[in-house]
Amino acid sequence: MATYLITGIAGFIGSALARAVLAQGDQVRGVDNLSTGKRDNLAEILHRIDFRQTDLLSLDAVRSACQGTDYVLHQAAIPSVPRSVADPLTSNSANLDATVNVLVAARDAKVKRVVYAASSSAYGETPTLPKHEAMPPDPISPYAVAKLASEYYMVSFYRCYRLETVCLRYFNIFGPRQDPTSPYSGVLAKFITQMLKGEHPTIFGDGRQSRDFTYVDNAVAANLLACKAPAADVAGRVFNVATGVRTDLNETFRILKKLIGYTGDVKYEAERAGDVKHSLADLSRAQKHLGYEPKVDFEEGLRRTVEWYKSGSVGRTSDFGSTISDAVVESKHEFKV
Ligand code: UD2
Repeated sequence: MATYLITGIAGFIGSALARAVLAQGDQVRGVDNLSTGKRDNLAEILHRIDFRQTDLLSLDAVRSACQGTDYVLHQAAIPSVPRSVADPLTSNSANLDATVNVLVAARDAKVKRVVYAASSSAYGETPTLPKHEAMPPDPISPYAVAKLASEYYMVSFYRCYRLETVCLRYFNIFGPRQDPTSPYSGVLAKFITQMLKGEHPTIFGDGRQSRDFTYVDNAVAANLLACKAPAADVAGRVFNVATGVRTDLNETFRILKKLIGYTGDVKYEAERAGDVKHSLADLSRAQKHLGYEPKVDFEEGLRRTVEWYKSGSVGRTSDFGSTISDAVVESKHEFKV
């Protein structure tokens, strides 16, 4: 039985990873400072994991968390491009300084492998589509810079210390438990919950910007594959994790309207600073070396996500992280089987 340390375990990706690792019969230790994550996201598994409410900026705490672990899945971050534009210092400490602490601690604890939640924002406005990993990055926002610098640290720790590291460039991951309540929340969590409440969502820009929106189960699968793939194929390397299909925001709004039965309109406001226009992944490297294939496509992912928020909003009005809906999602979870 292996032990996995998941940083950012109370986030929607971290908590999905925890469920998947438990489902494969391994042990989970998790750290989170609960700055953006929620304890509720772990409600029904809290008794099965070693959860530590702590901050990755404390090197001692990270060292202690790494002791005796085989794999580290480093998901902790303060996401959001506009939040980093508003507050680059906090973005830098949470997204870069914390990563260096994780690497130092993992190296010294002789962890087998560290898998890192990197970001598609590293590509920036490079005109080529789809984006492939050999393209020179061109980050725009402070968030993208911190995520890319963390990737470079991951690669450096493999080159200098032979700590096996794998970077997964996530392309706009979405799904159940994603926090919809912050002005900086991901667009799909915001749109779905706003439309379910009969409010009008806002599109920043003309709505023609496109994203390779990726359902969370695909990211979970990529992490588990990244732990097991031969080091010769993956260590010190970067891989796109996406679906390989892009959809613009106007079309996304139309799909959601149908799924939800929403009859209202969308508002348009000025484009956000730091925003990327188009994003689409080339998946060939991940397919070849990780054996990764996207299992859940965009529309199916949207259906599952809408269902989750619907049942969450029935269970609670103030908080979408309902344990009633957890049971519903668990029964559908691919990695339960
Ligand atoms: C970036 C990364 C993504 C992940 C994420 C973490 C890219 C292409 N993607 O996501 O991989 O790392 O950062 O935060 O860089 N929008 C609206 N209305 C809203 C909210 C957002 O129109 O109410 C627009 C926003 O201007 C953008 C798109 O929706 O054009 C997606 O925004 P997002 O914040 O969900 O994610 P994004 O693309 O910044």
